[in-house]
Amino acid sequence: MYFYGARCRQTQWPMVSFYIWTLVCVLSSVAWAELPESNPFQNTAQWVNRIDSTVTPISVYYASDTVPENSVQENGESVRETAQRTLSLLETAWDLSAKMGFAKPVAYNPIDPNRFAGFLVAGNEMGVEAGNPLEIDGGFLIWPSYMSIAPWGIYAGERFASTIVHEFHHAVQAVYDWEEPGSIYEMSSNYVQELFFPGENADAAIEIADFQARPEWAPHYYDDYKTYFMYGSWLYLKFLELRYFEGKADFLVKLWEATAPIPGDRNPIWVEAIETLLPKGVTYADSIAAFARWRTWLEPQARKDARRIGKSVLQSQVVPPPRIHYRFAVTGRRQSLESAGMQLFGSHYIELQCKTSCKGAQVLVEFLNSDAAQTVYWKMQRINQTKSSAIVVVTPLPKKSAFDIANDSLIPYRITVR
Ligand SMILES: [Ca+2]
Ligand SMILES: [Zn+2]
Repeated sequence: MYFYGARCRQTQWPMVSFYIWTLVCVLSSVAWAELPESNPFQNTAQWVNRIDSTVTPISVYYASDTVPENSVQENGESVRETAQRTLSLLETAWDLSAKMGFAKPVAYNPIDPNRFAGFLVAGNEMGVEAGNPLEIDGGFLIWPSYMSIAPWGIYAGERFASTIVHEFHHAVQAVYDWEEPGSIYEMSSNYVQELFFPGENADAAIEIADFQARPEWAPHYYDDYKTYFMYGSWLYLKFLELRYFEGKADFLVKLWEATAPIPGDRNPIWVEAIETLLPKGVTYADSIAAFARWRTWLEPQARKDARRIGKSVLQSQVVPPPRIHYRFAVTGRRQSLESAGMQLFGSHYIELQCKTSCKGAQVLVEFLNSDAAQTVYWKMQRINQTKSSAIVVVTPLPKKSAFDIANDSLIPYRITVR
């Protein structure tokens, strides 16, 4: 969820066929060449207390028998009882993840190298740190990890199991690939969190709201934790599951397997991995266009899906639709405006309000930047909203499958309606 001592690394990806990826500083939350300066192994003597699981190779360490002063915990539990409860949640997360088909985390733990370590800390920040990577064939790396757990903070309490599952999935991700563009880490952890403990993530509503409020950003956009956008982007993975994978969540296992480095060869990026799993002929861009439509919740199947999502993760609240950027009252008279635009793969939602029906309404979108016109095309989709109103979804997509996933510049356009 939150990571302490986080920093970015510059990583250059090898060129891969059909894809040119410029990887910039994408993993502020996660990637470490070495451990952070302040890490639990600097002073291993402090971890005088420890509980080992008898069923999985996990140990929970704690330094003191005193519950921190700022604890939100009011259950009168001793620190040892809290550690025991934390351990059983980690065991649960381990089991759920393994049953789904995921690889086990690789432990980074100088105290006891074969046991995955969870350290109980005060405050609110929980996170997975992966360090001291092991080199595999082809110069790629496997990242052992450990977890910092704040069992007395705001991400514990009633949502503790949900948070542990989210964090544990980061440790699993590190085994497959810890150098992916950043957004996939939160997208995937939130998807798993909502899958295993739906309704227990107290931030679910704000995460989805932040995601739906910014459809002009690509669903894979890495906003560097400025908003909850990346957490809410799990909706895209939910869409993939429902639309292309028969509601079977283990497509996510195949996704992580397909994005892992191929020893002696190359390291595919997750977007490329998705394309290997999608039905024949369906590209990543196709899935984004279909997703842009789905997330309006205006069509019958999507409406049902949104109701089910609201019921399971939002205590039956309505799942919000994406923000509408412009509204036009269609009169037959020509109207136009210039827009700063959206990112590649992002969408603008434009509402047409018509007298009786929007059937005859014409919408034209033109580039204001001739460079973009070389590499990008406009995908326009129209969805009826009511008898006399429609939503036009405008999405710039790449003409070729080569694109830069880190490019967050906006593509300006002129829209004309009559
Ligand atoms: Ca990869
Ligand atoms: Zn996270």
